[in-house]
Formats: sequence, structure tokens, C-alpha cells
Amino acid sequence: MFLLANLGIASVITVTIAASDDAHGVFQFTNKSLSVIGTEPEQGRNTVILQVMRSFGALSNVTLFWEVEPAAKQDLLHTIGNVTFSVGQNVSDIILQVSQDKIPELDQIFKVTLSKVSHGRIGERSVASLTILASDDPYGLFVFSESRRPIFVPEANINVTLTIQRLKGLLGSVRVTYQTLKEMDIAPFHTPGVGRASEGSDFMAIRSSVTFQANQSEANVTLQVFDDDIPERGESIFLELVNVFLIEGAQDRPSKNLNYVFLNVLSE
Ligand SMILES: [Ca+2]
Ligand SMILES: [Ca+2]
Repeated sequence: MFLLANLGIASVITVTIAASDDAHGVFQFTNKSLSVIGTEPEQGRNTVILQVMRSFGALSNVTLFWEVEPAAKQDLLHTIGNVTFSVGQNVSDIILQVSQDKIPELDQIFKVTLSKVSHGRIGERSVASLTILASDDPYGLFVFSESRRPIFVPEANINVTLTIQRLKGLLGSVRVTYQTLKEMDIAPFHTPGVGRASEGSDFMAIRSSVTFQANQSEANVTLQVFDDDIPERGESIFLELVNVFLIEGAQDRPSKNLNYVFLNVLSE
């Protein structure tokens, strides 16, 4: 003989299993979007796209919120926002807009974070890094201050002083190399009615460099002009900026601007 166990009335319970979070999706950046690069636009705005992927379930409409660290406020049009995923949608794009300014800046790196979702959960790859590349010539834009007009000098044994100006950024210390063009070098622009001066007899050929310290905006260079007894028409001498070399600065981002100055040596 054996006893039948007596099951009471509470022995049957109904368990409703809640849909797991993953039924709505796990949201994270795609690998490609973990590190993205943006540039300041020349005009208007520039967009950077970060792709967010939804894995596992896609059973609901979801709003995903994102934010960029507050330090980016000056550099991005929006630092917070959201994107939506419809039922069944697995990918959505966060669009960041880099704003334009005139400020010389080095590279800046900002964190972009997936902050919350209306359904589902955020996965491991929830932080991406946005690099906005240096803009507006942080180390300077170099020009001869006289480059917009010819300089007239008499034919004589004289030293002509010319000024190299550093426009825009004054960060870092840089070395600027300049040189005279040879008579045979092609002139960078046309000078009607004026011949070319000869190196050696009309001027001292030079290739030299000048260093700008941080915050230094001008430097002078000297060109030697010679007198001769040959009656001639006016002669031109060209001086060019050859290159800009960064001696000390946080990043290697010198500008590559070339610039010419034009001297018109008048015969007597
Ligand atoms: Ca900026
Ligand atoms: Ca800028």
C-alpha cells in the first residue's frame, strides 16, 4: 500500500515569461564606427556617420539616445540626439555635423556614447571616438608680407629686408625655408617688360631658413642686391617660400603653403 500524495489547489501556477531584453535587440556601434574622422568644413557643415547595429531580436520600435562629451559643443552642431529603429530594422545611422569656425585648432578627440535605449539594451561597443582633424593652419600660414605687390628697389649694392608673416595659428615652433629663384627657373607669374636678374651678378643667390617661435608672427630675411655697370632694363628677382618644418608642436600638421615675393630692381 502506498499513499498518493495529495496535491493542493495552489499546485498549478501560471508563469508568464517576460520577453527577454534581447528580443528587442542589443545595440552597439559597428566595428568600423568605433573610430571615425571628421574635418571642419570649408563652408557649411561636414557630416560624420556612425553606424549602430541591432543584434538578436528586432521585435519593437526602439529609440536609441546618444551623446558626445560636452567639450565638443564648440565643434559639433549637436552633442546629443537620438535615432530610431523600426520593427525589424537592424542598422541605423547617427549623423554628427562638424561646425565651421575660423579658430586654428589641433586634432581633437571626442567620445560618442550610446547612452540609453527605450527597449532592449546597449551592448559592449557603446563608446566610439570621433577625431576632428586640425583646422585653420594651427602652426601658421606663411606669406611674404610684400607678396601682393612688387617691391621697387634701385640698382645699387644694398640689402633689401623682407618680412615673412605668419598668419592664422601661432602654435609651436616652425622653421620656414626660403630661396631665390635662379634666372633660368620659370617665373611663378608674368612680369611684362621686366627681365630676369642674374644670380651672382645682380643678386646673391640664397637658400636659407628662419625659425618662428611659438606666438611669433613675423620674421625678417635679407636679400643682397648688387650694382653693375651694364645699362639694362628693369630686372626681377623672385624669392619663394620652399617649405615649412615643424620643430616643436603637439602634432605634425604644418601647412604646405607656398608663396612668392617679387622684387623689381630698377636700372639707373
Ligand atoms: Ca572647430
Ligand atoms: Ca577651426
